[in-house]
Amino acid sequence: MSRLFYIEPAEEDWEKALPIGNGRLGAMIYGEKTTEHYQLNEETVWFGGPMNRINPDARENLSRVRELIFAGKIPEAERLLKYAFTGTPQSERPYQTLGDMYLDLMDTVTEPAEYERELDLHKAVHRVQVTDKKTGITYRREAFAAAEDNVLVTRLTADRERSICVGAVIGRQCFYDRTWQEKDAVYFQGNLGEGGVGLCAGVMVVAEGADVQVMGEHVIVQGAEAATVLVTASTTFREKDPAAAVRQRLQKAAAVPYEKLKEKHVTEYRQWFDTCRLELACDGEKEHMPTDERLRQAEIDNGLLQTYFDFGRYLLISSSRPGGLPANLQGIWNHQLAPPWGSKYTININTEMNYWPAESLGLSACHQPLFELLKRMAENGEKTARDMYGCRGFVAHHNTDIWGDTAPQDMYIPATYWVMGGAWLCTHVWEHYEFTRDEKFLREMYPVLKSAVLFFTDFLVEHQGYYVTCPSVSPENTYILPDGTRGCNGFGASMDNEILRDLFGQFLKAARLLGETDKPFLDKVQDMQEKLPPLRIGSKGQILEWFEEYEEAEPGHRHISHLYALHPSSQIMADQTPELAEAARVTLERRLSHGGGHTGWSRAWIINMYARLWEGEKAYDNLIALLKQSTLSNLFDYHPPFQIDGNFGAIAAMGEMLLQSNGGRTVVLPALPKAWPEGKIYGICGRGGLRYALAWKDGELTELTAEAVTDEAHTILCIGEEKYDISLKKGERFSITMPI
Ligand code: FUC
Repeated sequence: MSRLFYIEPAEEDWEKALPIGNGRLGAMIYGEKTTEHYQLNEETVWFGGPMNRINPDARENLSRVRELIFAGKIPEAERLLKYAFTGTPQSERPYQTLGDMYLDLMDTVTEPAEYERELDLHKAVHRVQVTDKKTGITYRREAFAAAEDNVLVTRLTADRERSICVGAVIGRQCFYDRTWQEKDAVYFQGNLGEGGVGLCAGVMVVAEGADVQVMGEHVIVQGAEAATVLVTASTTFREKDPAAAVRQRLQKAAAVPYEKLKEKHVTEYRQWFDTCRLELACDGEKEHMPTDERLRQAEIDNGLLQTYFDFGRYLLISSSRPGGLPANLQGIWNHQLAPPWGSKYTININTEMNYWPAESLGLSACHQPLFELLKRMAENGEKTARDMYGCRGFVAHHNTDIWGDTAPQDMYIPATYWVMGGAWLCTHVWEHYEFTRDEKFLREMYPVLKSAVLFFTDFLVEHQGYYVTCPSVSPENTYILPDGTRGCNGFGASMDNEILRDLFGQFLKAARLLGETDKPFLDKVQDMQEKLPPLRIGSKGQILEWFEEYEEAEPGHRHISHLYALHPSSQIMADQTPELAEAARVTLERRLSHGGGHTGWSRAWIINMYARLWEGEKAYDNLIALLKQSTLSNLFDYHPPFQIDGNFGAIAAMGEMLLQSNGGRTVVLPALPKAWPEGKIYGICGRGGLRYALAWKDGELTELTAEAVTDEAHTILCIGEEKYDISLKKGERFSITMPI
């Protein structure tokens, strides 16, 4: 069994609580000994509503900004950007906690003795068990987030009859408007600011062997055989009448016996979880050691890495389901009203990283919420493109929210005036297509791709024979000009060119595939793609981060944006572009030797990059560093604070170490570290519409099966020096056992 396991409760420390979620509704369970606390979330609880934040002065100042930048007058350009391009208001609204549920256990446990809690990743069930020394009674609480019923379910039982006593209460600190009671339930209702969504949450208790009573804001049961506590919430973002929706959901779930609810939940969850499984040869004894202790051991054991992998997939399944919203900076788990960075969608790396494991690790459908959000962004972004830049098509800057806001966020010179957010997200459309070969999906998203491209055909300017972005930043880094001036904004930063090379290339492929008839437009895009500045190597042997070689103000900066070309893109490849790969290696080493990788997500990106360089040992060392330096005891990634991107980025990298399907070919075990001499992975997916199972021993592949998930599946499979050109129809398999 894969689980997170502890012998101490969270003791009111949120960073030690354990997450459950069904994509929409979530809780952090503290697992206390004498009482219980759940911090609750619902994914649409965002303060305020959509706003028009476009700075009305941007458009008329664009040409002046460009003049200043090309004249090297960076401080003046940045001052003008600050005044004329910053959003009005500067910030989007935050994602907020829904509230809390407390379970008063009425002093049934006063002298807690044996205690344990666990999060079972195979079933998505959280369990707490505590024995009271005085009475000798063992109490159990079992909880899960049911997806189909959209309720959080907690079951309380004991090993002595009529021992269950509980008083359940939910609330939202002082941020709600009213509560009301029914015979077995209590509800609260509130609003999220002027023009914002309305919300409602409710708790209902079902008891066996005792009556349920409501007193004030508590739902109470005394001396029952067992009790089931049900919680749900709704907002007007999705439902017209949240109170009616909450009531109906609770009543529906209450009518189903607990074991049935659980069985349905486990069956539904396993359809997701069981699609991919990693097994690393490991010492089974360690399974009995608490997770926090394992994390503190001098050597991280392979079993813990396997759990970390399972946990990452668990988190994606629990925070990003079709029909819902994408996973934000904290997935769905946020306990604050004003969380860091608004717990929003930061799209200059973080949101993209959240989705790196989706396709390769068998959770392609979890990617869908991102595309729904992208459609909303494309709609809003047309206005932003027109009103800020006088361009057609759509643009998005470095943040978005659930309404798909596209105006610049913050007044932060190194990040705010960056026009690549929509473009980067659009590359996910092509990635999804590459893995699934789902032409219907591609056709549906094609207008969004085209709109993103159209923006840049208007926005790019010619400079020294190239088409460049201007203004442009390399997120969120600063350079030093020869005269000592520091600047962030400029033109044609390398990452912009790299993203555009992908966007244009992918658009052209999609256009041909779908029969686009606008030939002049396609010719123009092709021409522009050819005239994007190429990747260049600088005087230190590094990949240049900006159009010109500047001194870097922070050589150990956490963003390594110019290596987008190495990962997630494939413009730099270990085997096909060795010189650039070497320069990428130099770039990474320089960053690391100056303290790079100090945030969780930055480290996770580095692991992916080393995997792509086929440096298994370095990828592994950085994975261990991530667990040792940037992982909380509940295995949440730590920026600080908790930020979920590192969890997702790291498990994607574990996949990349075992199989890489970029650049038209699939390489097996490209970056296998010595610490993983033996193992198996089932259900790892590759571009070209193939799903693989592979096993290795003594560091060598022993068995491989590739199965087509589509009729047009194709790849060139590289196993050591051997190459196999595989074309399969849906369901067909290619198998190989080594030695051949
Ligand atoms: C970007 C990063 C920060 C943080 C924030 C949410 O701005 O530079 O490190 O991850 O997003």
